[in-house]
Amino acid sequence: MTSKGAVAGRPGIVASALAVVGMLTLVLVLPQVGMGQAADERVVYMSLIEPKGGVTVDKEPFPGTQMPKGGGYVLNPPNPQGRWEVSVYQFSPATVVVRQGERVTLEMVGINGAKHSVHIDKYVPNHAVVKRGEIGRVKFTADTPGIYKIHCEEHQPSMEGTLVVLPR
Ligand SMILES: [Cu+2]
Repeated sequence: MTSKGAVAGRPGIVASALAVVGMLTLVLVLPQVGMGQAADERVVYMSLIEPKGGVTVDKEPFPGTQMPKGGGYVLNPPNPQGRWEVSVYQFSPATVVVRQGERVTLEMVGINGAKHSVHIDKYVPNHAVVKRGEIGRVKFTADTPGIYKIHCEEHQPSMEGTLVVLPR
């Protein structure tokens, strides 16, 4: 009874305290909303993959195409059973679009290939290494609009992508 009476007897104090909390909330939150930065987080999920095709020579002859060097294209000649295979290393997706000012996280999962050393012009100069079965996270703030090349050291020329930073 006593404490209930005490609270009921001080509605003015409670209302004042609520008002102060409300004002503090506005003071703390409004500038961030106004700047448009606080909510500008973007996470992009990329898989490091290797689409593959194969067939036996009794169905399709081995083409023997001269592939560019660099590790991105793989053409394996027929094995003892006569099966040959072709594959290409890629980023999926290969094009990443963000807005200027966003804090970007690229989350890359290694699916195929033992290791990828991934660079992004301007934003990730000191490559990120992603191994098969691991997740590599790269974080940066996209402060300058433009089109930037994403590439993997081990799998050229095919393992390339594009980062597009749209002007705000
Ligand atoms: Cu690679």
